[in-house]
Amino acid sequence: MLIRFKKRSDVASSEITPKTMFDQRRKFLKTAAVAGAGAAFGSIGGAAFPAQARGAMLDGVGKSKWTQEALGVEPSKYDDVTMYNNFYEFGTSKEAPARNSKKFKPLPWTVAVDGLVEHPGSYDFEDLIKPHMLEERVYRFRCVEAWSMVVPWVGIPLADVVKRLGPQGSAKYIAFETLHDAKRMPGQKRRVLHWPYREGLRLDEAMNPLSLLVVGLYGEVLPNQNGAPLRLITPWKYGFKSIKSIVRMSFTDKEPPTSWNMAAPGEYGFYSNVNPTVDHPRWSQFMERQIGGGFFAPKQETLMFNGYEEEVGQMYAGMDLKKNY
Ligand SMILES: Nc1nc2c(c(=O)[nH]1)N[C@H]1C(S)=C(S)[C@@H](COP(=O)(O)O)O[C@H]1N2
Ligand SMILES: [Mo]
Repeated sequence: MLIRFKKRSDVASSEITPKTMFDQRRKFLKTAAVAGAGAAFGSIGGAAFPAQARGAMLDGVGKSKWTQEALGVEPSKYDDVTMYNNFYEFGTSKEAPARNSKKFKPLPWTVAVDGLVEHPGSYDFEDLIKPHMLEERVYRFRCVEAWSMVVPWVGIPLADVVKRLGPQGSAKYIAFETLHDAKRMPGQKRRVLHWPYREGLRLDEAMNPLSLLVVGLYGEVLPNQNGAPLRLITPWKYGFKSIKSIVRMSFTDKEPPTSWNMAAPGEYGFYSNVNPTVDHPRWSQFMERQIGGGFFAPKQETLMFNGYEEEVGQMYAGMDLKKNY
């Protein structure tokens, strides 16, 4: 992961507040859905996901306690969230994923569930994610490259999915894998990482109420560049833990290998909890730069566990977080 702080070309549009954009976009998408394009979008309301997923609005998304008001911070701009991405399967620059994922067709999609679990199998995406349970959560997002965003995600608690799958008593971890198909994900032709992209969580981390299986953002179906149709978000961990385009969940009793740890074990550990007191070997983690704030905007101090210490701190009680980085 290279640190590249590029000047964003759309800084000039910053007079428009993110909130206004958010509302306008919502209004626009709702109107579009009603006025004709609606046939393709369908209604979520406990039924199915939109047939034409790209850009479609997710209906009936519930509120959660993780609102913009509760966080006290406005979401980042939609354009920043969807045009400044890390998704090496579609190229290694920040602009590449939006450009190179345009033709990617996420649906239909199945997720393999295997290992130490009561209900293994190949699950259709729409069966795994109960559409009527979708909720919006505005979370801080902190990349290990020392930049951050605030994103209104739409998803369902990972704990709910895990409970339905039924981990066996011996299961201690969940290993996740991204789709491995260089025809659909051209960035995989280059061996910049060990494909498939792999990530893992301890079972208690997966069960933590903050862990979210994400299928949308800004009220719409998850754009390809953000990990369509299904990605993980664990907001107290560095961004790379939030694996995109998940096709496998394996329940295991051993700490699973992860792509970034395999690539650079001294730099990226299994836990990767946001921690301003543990520097990356090549740079400090004390501060962060908010994407969209403009090139000269002051940096902000990074918060322990990205500000979610109250919710997650006790899971690491007694652990040496300098060793378990
Ligand atoms: N499969 C896959 N998942 C991935 C990545 C990736 O390259 N491939 N990049 C990670 C990193 S480093 C970050 S910061 C986030 C970026 O998510 P975003 O583009 O939605 O902001 O995705 C993570 N998930
Ligand atoms: Mo990242």
